[in-house]
Order: sequence, then C-alpha cells, then structure tokens
Amino acid sequence: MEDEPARGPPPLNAPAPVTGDRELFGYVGIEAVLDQMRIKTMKTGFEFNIMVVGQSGLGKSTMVNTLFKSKVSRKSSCPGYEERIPKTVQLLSVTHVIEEKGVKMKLTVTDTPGFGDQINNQNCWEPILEYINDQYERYLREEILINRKRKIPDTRVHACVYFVPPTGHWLRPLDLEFMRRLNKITNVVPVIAKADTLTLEERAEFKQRIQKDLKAHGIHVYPQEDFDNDADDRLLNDKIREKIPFAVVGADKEHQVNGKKVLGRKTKWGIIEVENPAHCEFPLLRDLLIRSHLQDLKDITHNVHYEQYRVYRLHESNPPAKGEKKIGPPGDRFPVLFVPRGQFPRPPTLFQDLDHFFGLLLSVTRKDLGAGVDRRSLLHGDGRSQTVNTSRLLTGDPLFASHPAEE
Ligand SMILES: Nc1nc2c(ncn2[C@@H]2O[C@H](COP(=O)(O)OP(=O)(O)OP(=O)(O)O)[C@@H](O)[C@H]2O)c(=O)[nH]1
Ligand SMILES: [Mg+2]
Repeated sequence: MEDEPARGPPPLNAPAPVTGDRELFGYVGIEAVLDQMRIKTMKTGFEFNIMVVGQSGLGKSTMVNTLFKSKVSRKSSCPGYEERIPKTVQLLSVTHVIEEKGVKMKLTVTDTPGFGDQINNQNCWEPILEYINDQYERYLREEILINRKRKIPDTRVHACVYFVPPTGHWLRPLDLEFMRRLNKITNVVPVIAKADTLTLEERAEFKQRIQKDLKAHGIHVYPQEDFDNDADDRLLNDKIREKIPFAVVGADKEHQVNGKKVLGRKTKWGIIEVENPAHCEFPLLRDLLIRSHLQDLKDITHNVHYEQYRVYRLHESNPPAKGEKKIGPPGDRFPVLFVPRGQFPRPPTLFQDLDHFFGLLLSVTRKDLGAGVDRRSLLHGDGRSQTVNTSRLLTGDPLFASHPAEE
C-alpha cells in the first residue's frame, strides 16, 4: 500500500519537491504563517484588562471575584479574598496569569469605587475617565521613545463593564451620562447588576427598556454596529446586541449542589448558580469577554480609542496652523476620525507599525470623503512631523457617525 502524502508545510530541512516545475514553484508555504503567528503568540502571551464601573453596592467587587473564581481561573483564585468584601474606596487592580493549553493570559481586572452615593454626583465620572486616559498616556509615552521596548506593557482598559442598578424602570440620567462619556474612550459592556432581584419577565422588560434608552440617546455600547467587519461578524454581533445588557449575578462562595461544588448565592429558596445559564447571564458575559471577543476588544481599543487619544495628544504638541480647527480631548465632544462602515483596516496585529496603520486609515478616509478632505499636521511616533491631506474630522455625537452616503 502506498504511503499517504504528507499534509501541511514541509519541514525546513526537507528537500525541494522534484516532481516537475508546477509543484516545484506552486507551493510557497503561506499557510505556515498561521503556525508562526500561533507559536509567537503562545510565547509572548496575551494581556487583557477589564474594568468594572458602577454605583456603590451593585456587586462590582463581587463580580471581580466571580470572574476569577469561575472557570476562567478557578485554580488561581486568591485565598485572601474569602472574607466579606469591604466597600471599595480606591481603584484597585487584581492580576492573574491564566494558562490553558499552553496559552498564557495575563488578566487584570480593575475594581473602582462606586459612585452615585453623594448628594452631588456631578463629575463623579472624572476619576474613571482620568484612569482610562492615563493608561493611554503611559502607552503613548513608551511608544514615542526613541529606544522603545519591543513589547510595550499594555495597561489600557480593553473593556469596561458598566453595572446598571436593577430598578426595573429605565436608565437613570446618571447612567446615561456616565455611559455616554465612557463609550467615547473605551468599549462599554453594560450589565444588569444583581439580576436575582428581578423576575424573568422583569429582566426581559428591563433589558428592552435599556436597549431603547441607549438607542434614543445615541449611546453605542460594545459591540458597535459600525465596527462589524463583514456579514458573519454582523450575524454574530446582532445576536449579542439582542442580549445586551446581560443580567448577571455575582458570588464568591462555593456551595455543594448534587455533589458538585458550584459558585453561587445561597438563599432560603435555593442556590442561584452563577455559572448556570438557566439562572443568570454571567456565562454570556464571560464568554463575550474572554472566549469570543477578547481579540476584537483589544483591536478596537488599540485602533479606535487609543488612536483617537494619540491623534489628540500629538496634535496638541503640534499646535494647529492659523485658521485650523483645534482638536479637543477625547470624551469631550471630541472630533473623531471618520472610518466608513466595514472599512476599518484589520487585522490590526498585522499593523503593528502604526505609521503603516495610520497611512491605511488615511487612505481609506481620503478615498471615501473626496472633497471633504482637510489639511492636518501629523506627528509620527518617531517624532517626524508631516502635513497631509487627512480625513475630515467630524464633530460631536455619535462617536462614529455612519457614512452620509449610507444614510
Ligand atoms: N442579591 C445579590 N447581591 C449581590 C450580588 N453581587 C453582590 N451582592 C452583594 O451586594 C453587596 C455589595 O457588593 P460589593 O461587591 O461590595 O459591591 P460594590 O459594587 O463593589 O460596592 P462599592 O465597593 O461600594 O462600590 C454585598 O453584600 C454582596 O454580597 C448579586 O448579584 N445579587
Ligand atoms: Mg467594591
């Protein structure tokens, strides 16, 4: 019996095929790039940063523990966290390195002090926005160094889980204002906190009201339709958009159910299992953050939110010429770069060279906007300054308005 032909790329030391010109020159081995990328990524590992934000007492700290004690990293949960969780009074980051099948992930969850319990809650979002922008600033400072690190430590917030109180009514003005601001500088994933306090019908109704409210106020939470890459993306994300905000329950204690240890909340009526999809939507939140959208969250953080911050900062250090419009800080009715739907250059891991990436972004916007093009000064990461015909900068809400031609 003849041997099966070997599949996959030939080993590097294999002799070149000698079966004729077509075979000799036909196989380039491009598919092996995927293996190379996989091996490289496995060696370097991932960094992923989540932040929890919301009013005091909604279960943010409990959720941090739930995340670390659930299947994401049951092994690595820290023993010191068994005691009763005190009120959070300052920003606190917890990092665990999680390893699964040889892939390492450094997961950092930043817990924030609750807000909304003051008489005057004006500007209570400031410390949160400041923290997020500080991380962009840190990254930018590393990036523009002449001798920069090969791998810049990434502390940027990739996803911000916003806790909505389970009132069962509508979003409060404070929630709307907070999300409106956060959404401009990071990926916001809203959740209904303490969902065990609502009946199933109340949960469904509340969810619909929140979706309506967000739409009515032009708040585009993650995953945003404008960033869907293709029909497949849209199909998957549409399903998620229907379910957002997830109704979650947090717990940091384990209980015995049918001989198994489960993470849950013990009540007089039974145990609410946080990892049971029939009880709450915590598993959906965890899957979105880690299993299905981790890379997308990182890509959008780098290519949209950080890029916006970078443009603003570099523009700031390179004052506009007379008559040119000044760019304001991100999150403050910030004029944004316009990227037409579905044309966002991806995958960004291939665009590590930001100049290249930025060039692509410009070519997309330049091509698309034609007459609406404006002159801008750009300062490259390595300090070179260049005046180019760049994209038209749109002012105001929503952050990424859809293309006028598509309306
Ligand atoms: N019913 C219910 N209670 C919860 C849930 N999650 C947390 N709790 C309880 O709510 C209380 C407050 O929880 P924390 O996690 O400290 O809330 P927090 O949002 O971190 O509060 P601050 O630190 O003050 O901002 C605790 O008694 C928790 O046990 C939940 O999903 N359902
Ligand atoms: Mg707390």
